[in-house]
Amino acid sequence: MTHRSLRRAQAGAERIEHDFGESTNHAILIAYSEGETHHAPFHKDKQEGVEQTGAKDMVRGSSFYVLSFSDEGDERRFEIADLIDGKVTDTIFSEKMASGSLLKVDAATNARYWHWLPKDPAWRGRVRYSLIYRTIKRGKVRRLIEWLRGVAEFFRGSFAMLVLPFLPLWWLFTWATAERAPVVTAAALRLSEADESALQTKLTALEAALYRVPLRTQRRDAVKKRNFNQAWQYGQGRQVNTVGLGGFQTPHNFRKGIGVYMGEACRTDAPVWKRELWETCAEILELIDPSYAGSAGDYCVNFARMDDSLEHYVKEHIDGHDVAYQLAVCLGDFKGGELRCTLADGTSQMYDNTRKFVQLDGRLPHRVEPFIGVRFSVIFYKVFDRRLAKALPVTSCPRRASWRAAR
Ligand SMILES: [Mn+2]
Repeated sequence: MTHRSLRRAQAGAERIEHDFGESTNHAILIAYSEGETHHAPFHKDKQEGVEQTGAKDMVRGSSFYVLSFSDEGDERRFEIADLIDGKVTDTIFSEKMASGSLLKVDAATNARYWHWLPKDPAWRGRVRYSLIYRTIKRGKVRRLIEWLRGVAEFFRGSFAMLVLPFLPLWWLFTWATAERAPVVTAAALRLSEADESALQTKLTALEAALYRVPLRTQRRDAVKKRNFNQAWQYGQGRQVNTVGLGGFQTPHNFRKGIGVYMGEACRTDAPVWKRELWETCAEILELIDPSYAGSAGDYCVNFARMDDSLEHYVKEHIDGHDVAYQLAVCLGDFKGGELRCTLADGTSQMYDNTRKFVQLDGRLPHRVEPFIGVRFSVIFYKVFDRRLAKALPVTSCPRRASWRAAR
């Protein structure tokens, strides 16, 4: 094709778009210069939705257009007909196409009828061109590019285009000014002045004992390190496990298949540091919530240390085996590391529980905020209590529970 004929083909596509409102994406030029051998037999163009064999490269529902032109302005006939068993039963279109004429054949016509360029014995030495425009199917990548172009076209010069570049700034602004949950600094559990002073003394002793813990083991989740990664973790008290497992012979009073450790919470032959931790905690519990321990001492204490702000974390989790609320305190020398707890009403609350106890419900999601320094965590929790016939209702309100439910 010469540059000029290429421009002519382009002009044809523009004319189709202007006259018929359909944009085509493909054009093929066919030349007929001899009337007997150069013709087109009855056929339908291969189109999706048109009954035919073979590949169907035309887009379903699209039309094709025949732009006719010839050397000396001669006209050649084009026909559309109904055909049964290869025989014409009804000719619905038969015209000598003038040079420069444009014929539209829509998808319904292509599907229902057959078209052809009949033989013309008188046609010799002249050239008749059919420039046929179609919409053919594109590959996925091509269609995606076209879709993106369409979107870009839609936005070009529009109001949205003026606003779009500022969206990241807007997000940044809303993020920076968003209302954060305030850190609750008041202790959830209020004590008298005398008890508070006694508590602080005991917390200082507990803190010193925690610094001396010679452990290196971590608490890990079922999926390794999913929720917990700590310098060390250690627990003692009225713990539970699969019933029958060494030390867990006593069946839980309402949890099937669970056994309770009924031995001494802290054996007399345990290392000094373990006894020190346990006894200090028992004294602390006596101060802050004596009914939590009860006479049987059905509770556990969990101790943990985090000291690497990049490596250590407690991600959001629930302590699903709990049968009551927890009491949590933090010791050490650190910044951040607040407790973020989901409350019973679905909102979340951030607690600074440094050197003061917060009551939370471990059966609601909770986690530790990023921290820097050395952070010890001491948590009282319960997975068994002989005074309870069933778990206490989930509650995040700092109020006293009723322990005399049943036996
Ligand atoms: Mn927890």
